[in-house]
Amino acid sequence: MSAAFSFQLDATDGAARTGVISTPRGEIRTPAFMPVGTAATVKAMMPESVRATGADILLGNTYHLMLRPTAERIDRLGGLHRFMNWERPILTDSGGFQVMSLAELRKLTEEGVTFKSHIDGSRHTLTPERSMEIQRLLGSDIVMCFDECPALPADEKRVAESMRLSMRWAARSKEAFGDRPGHALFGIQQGGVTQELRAESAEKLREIGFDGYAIGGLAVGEGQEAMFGVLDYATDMLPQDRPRYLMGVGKPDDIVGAVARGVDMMDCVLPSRSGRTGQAFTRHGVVNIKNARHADDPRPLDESCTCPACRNYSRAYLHHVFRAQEIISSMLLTWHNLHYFQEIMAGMRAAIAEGRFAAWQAEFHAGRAEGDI
Ligand code: PRF
Ligand code: ZN
Repeated sequence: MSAAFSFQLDATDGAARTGVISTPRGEIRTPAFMPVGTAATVKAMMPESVRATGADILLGNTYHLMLRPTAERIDRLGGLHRFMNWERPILTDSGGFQVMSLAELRKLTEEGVTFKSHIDGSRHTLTPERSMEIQRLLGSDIVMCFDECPALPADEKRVAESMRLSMRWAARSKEAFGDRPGHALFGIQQGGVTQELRAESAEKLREIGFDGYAIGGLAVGEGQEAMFGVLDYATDMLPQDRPRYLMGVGKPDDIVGAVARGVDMMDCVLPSRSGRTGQAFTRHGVVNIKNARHADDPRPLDESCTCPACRNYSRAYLHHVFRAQEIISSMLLTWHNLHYFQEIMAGMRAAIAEGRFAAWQAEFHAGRAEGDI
C-alpha cells in the first residue's frame, strides 16, 4: 500500500495549524470541515457535488448504519465507500453519543449500552468491541473510540465518573481495533468544562496512544464562551504531532475560534440541516430565505459566492422553491452552505500558511451581522 495513515504539520500561526492527513484513500487538508453523511448520504447532495464544494472527508454514523441497513449488509455490498459512491476518506463516529441523544430505554453499564432503536423499537447493544467491529465492517478510514458524553446539566462527580468510564472504554477500543495499517483510531477526550478532568483524560489517552485525538463533550449546551475557555487549554494537552478533532462543531464563528485555538478537524450537521430549513450562511450573516422580503429580490444569496445557487438563481427563486417545498430548495441551499463552510476552511488554511491568520480572522468578523440579514 502506498501510504499508511500519517499527519504532516506544514505551518503554525499562533495556536492555529495547517497540514495534511494522508490516508490510502486520499489526503485531508487541515483545518478540515467534514460534512455529515449520517445515513450513507449527505442529505440532498450527490457525492460528486459534495466533493465539488471542497470536502476531502465525510463523517458517517455507527448508530444509524447499524440499525439500517446494518453494518453486515454494507460489508456484503463492498463497504460504505462503494455503497454510497464516495471513494475518499470517511470518519465514523462510534455510536455512544447518538444512542444518548436518539435512542429510547437506554441502559448504561461498565460493559456498554443497551437501547431501543428510534426507528422500530428493536433492542440493541453497543460495546467498545462491537463499535470497533461495526466500524471495521463499514470500512471506515478514521475510527472513533466508543465513549460516553454526559448530558447537561451534569455535576462534576457525574462528569468525572463518565470520563473515567470513557477512558476504560478507550483502552478496550484500542485493544479491539488491533493493528490495521492505513486505518486510524482516534481517542476522545472528555471531562466537561473542568480543567483537571480534561488533563486526566488527555493523560490517559496519551498513555494508551492513538493516531489522532478528539475533543468530545463540548458544544452540548455550555455556550461558546465556556467552549472556547476549555479549548484555550485542551488542545495543548494533546500531542502536537497528531490531528485534533473537535466533535460536532459548529457555526462559522465557532469553527474559526476553534481553529484559532489549535483544532484541525470539525464536523457539524449545521450547513446541511440548515439548508433544508431555509437558512443560508453567508459572509455577511445568516439569510432566512423563507422571509417575505426575499420574494421579489433578483439578487443572488451572496454576490461574491461562486456556488451554483448563487451563480444561477435569485433570492426570489430560492424563496419560491422553499415556500413551495420543492426538493431543489434543499439541494441549492445545502450546496451553498457546504460551499461556504469549505471556503472558510480554505481561507484559514491559506492564511495560516502565510502567517496572516489574525488579519484573516479580523476580516472574517468585520461586516458580519449578528441576526438575520
Ligand atoms: N462523543 C462522540 N461523538 C460526538 C461527541 C462526543 O462527545 C459530540 C460532542 N459535541 C458530538 N459528537 N463520540
Ligand atoms: Zn453560494
